Amino acid sequence: MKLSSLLKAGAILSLIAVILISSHSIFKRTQSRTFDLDGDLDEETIALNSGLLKVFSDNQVIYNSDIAWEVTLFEVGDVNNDAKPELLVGFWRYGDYGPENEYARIRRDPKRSYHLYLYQYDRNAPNLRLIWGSSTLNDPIFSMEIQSIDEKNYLKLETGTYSEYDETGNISVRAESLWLWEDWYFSKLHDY
Ligand SMILES: [Ca+2]
Ligand SMILES: [Ca+2]
Repeated sequence: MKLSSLLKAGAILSLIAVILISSHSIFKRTQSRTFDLDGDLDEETIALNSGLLKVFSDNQVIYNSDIAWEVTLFEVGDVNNDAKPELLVGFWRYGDYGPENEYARIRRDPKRSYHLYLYQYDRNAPNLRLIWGSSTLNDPIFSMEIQSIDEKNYLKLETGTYSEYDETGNISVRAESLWLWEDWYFSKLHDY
């Protein structure tokens, strides 16, 4: 192969690499998916963009995450096995939930901490209703996925560490675990 063809091939390869890298980072920042949250057979659109989560129904916004939060993850599905879907929102924020609550084992104030909130559609409310909010989680969540095993739904998590977050501003996967909703909280079944 001539030098010019080699250079051309090299340039094409680096162009492909740039496209792959940039589309990956765009995917990380922006995600959207559709899901019928209220069971009326019309799908709502759930869109995460630059740390803000919005839910649209018939082109109307029916949910906006708090602008003080940085939402990094969401998931939809029946995570608590009550036959109704939830919207799961994972986010960073300042302030531990209920500092007066002794059960909150981890304290991060004044640093940001990671939280998971669950919302459900409520016909009597104009939008989604908060049905459960975690205090500061023991470990920040890197990814979450509802998994169905033997007709029961579980929450599979990949988690990172606050120490890495404090040092670098990012987290990477340090552990994987499987959780089951029991009455009023998630209990960890096992680590992987
Ligand atoms: Ca719907
Ligand atoms: Ca449910």
